[in-house]
Amino acid sequence: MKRSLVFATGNQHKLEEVQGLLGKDFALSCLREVGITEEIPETALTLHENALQKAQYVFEKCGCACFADDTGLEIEALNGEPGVFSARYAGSQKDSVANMQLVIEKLQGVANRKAQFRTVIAYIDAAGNETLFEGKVEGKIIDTPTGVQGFGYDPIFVPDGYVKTFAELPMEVKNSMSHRGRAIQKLVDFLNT
Ligand code: ITT
Repeated sequence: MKRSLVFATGNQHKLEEVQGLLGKDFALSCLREVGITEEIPETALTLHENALQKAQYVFEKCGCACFADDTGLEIEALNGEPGVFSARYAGSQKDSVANMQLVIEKLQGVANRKAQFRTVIAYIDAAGNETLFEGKVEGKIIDTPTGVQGFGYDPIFVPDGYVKTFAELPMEVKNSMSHRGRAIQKLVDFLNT
């Protein structure tokens, strides 16, 4: 029998990625399917706290097994920015193009291009027990957004070992090594033991 899980995200791209990652043993529901249409508050100052805040919000409303992820792009030369502020780095409108532009501007003339994506997943089981999982991928930031796959900062992030950005790689390739892919794999391993 398939296991039911609610994924607490308002981001359609994430939902598609995670659906691809979880495989057919899991029946994933989105927020709309459990009657949550409002934006879930994300007011904490760490990825861990934000992921928990989102999962707890859903658990309180639906009382079922659920999880949320919070992800940040952490750039070494910018002391870990945009980090927990990745979605709204250039303003409250959550505009990926403006966010990438701001990163490119801040890195003008900076030789150190090292960055990582880090994802924290907060899982709450049907009894209310909370567990956290983390995944990350290292890479570098380029100056010219390239590629149309993925979302967010993908067009300016080249993972280590590759010459293409996440936005040029097929979703399966991104998923096989990405921050979210690695964190979801830990969640799946946990659920299967
Ligand atoms: P939810 O909170 O509803 O899940 P969100 O878009 O606000 O959706 P996050 O707070 O986790 O998601 O992510 C912050 C931002 O980081 C997100 O808006 C993207 O700009 C960026 N981001 C997250 N995952 C990414 C990925 O896999 N590739 C590129 N950028 C990503």
